[in-house]
Amino acid sequence: MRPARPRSSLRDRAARVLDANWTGTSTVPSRTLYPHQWSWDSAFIAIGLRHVSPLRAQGELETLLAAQWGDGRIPHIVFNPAVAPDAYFPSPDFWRSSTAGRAAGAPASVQTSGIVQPPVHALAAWLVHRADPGLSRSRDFLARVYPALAAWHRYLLHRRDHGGAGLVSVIHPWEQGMDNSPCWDAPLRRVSPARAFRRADLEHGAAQDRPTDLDYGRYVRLASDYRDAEYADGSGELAAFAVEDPAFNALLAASEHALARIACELGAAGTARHARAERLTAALVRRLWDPEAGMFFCRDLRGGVEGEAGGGLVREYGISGLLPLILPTLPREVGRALVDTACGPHFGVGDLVRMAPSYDLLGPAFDPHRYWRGPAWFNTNWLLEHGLRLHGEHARAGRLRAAMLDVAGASDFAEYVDPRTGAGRGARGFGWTAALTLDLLA
Ligand code: 9WN
Repeated sequence: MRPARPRSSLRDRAARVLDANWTGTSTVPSRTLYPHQWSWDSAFIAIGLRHVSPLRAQGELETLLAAQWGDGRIPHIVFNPAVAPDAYFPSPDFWRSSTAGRAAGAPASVQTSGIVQPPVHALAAWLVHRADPGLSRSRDFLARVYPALAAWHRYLLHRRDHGGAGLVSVIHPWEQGMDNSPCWDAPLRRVSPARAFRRADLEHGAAQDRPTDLDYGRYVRLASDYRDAEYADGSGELAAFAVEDPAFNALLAASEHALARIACELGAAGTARHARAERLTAALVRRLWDPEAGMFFCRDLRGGVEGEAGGGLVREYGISGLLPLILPTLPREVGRALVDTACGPHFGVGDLVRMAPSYDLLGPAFDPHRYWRGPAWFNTNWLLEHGLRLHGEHARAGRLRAAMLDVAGASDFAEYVDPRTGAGRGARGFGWTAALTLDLLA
């Protein structure tokens, strides 16, 4: 009898996923569903990749930053010219970045989308540097990425503060990254859906797990209107969809803290950046915190009471509203209340679920299988795990970590999972699931 071969470790399996998704210059989220480079995926991927190859992790971020626009925006997709144009919709000929984006400074050498995704990049750059400071210094990694990251944050803070209250607004659900979250249902209802388009996602993903055709019609309308306006921001008129989101802004504040550390490492002062992160944290609490609910909500700038400035809060419990927990200077009582909400009946962490759902277990729109309307995702759970630790909840964070590792391995690094059972849904061999597994194991 031949001796049994030892089973590969979870670490080896996760590293193999990242190898399989590596294109030579960056990592795709999934070979089938998402065959290009995505912005916040790359940041999370770099955070995990640094444990396997700090050099590749640096390259991942450098490739993304090479596609930055002149106005500072980092596009949400950088297209791989070697991939067939119809492999993903919307394709480069929909976005037409090098022509429609010319005035905003889109690069001529590479095709990209024209919208953005959450700013996880400075945080990723700092963590990647810390993994191998010697290598990083020998390649001037931080000195090279710092100006690009500073321009990125400047773009968001100066060109995207549509509410004028010190927070960034997203102008498309894809920008926030939780595409069909029920938090967007009300603001999206005002958008008249486009009709003529061909979805490529349904060739690889189950229709009942993906956004609906009606959602897609609205995504396409918002993106094509923005493109037709040459990706101009702040024309004076409020965008059809303009929402201040807790996770997007919390990630920006966390990334400002990281930029401050990068500045210090480069011999400059980080004080102004830390102060900006504090201001963002304060604005988050002022604009989006509901003390009675113990929750951060999205603010729909076009919603609220007719004729009143400032919009209205969308009182849907999305996972985004828990993620300000990653902020070190959140007021103590806010942090305590958020932990209670995370562990209470809406999200059930440590009790009703294996991993935190993307949306309220008690919400009428909760669906454990449909994308961001209930399933648990690894990036948001990784952030939550950090947030719990930061607020002294080590035992709870430890249990969540153990569940994530178990579910990641058993689901073959699924894109998302049923939050109650941990059963895998969507793509397998998903980039950030493998990467964040590596980070949790380190
Ligand atoms: C649109 C790549 C991306 C993630 C998003 C996720 C999904 C795209 C899509 O995939 O969005 O950007 O086609 O559905 O919602 O968070 O970055 O993994």
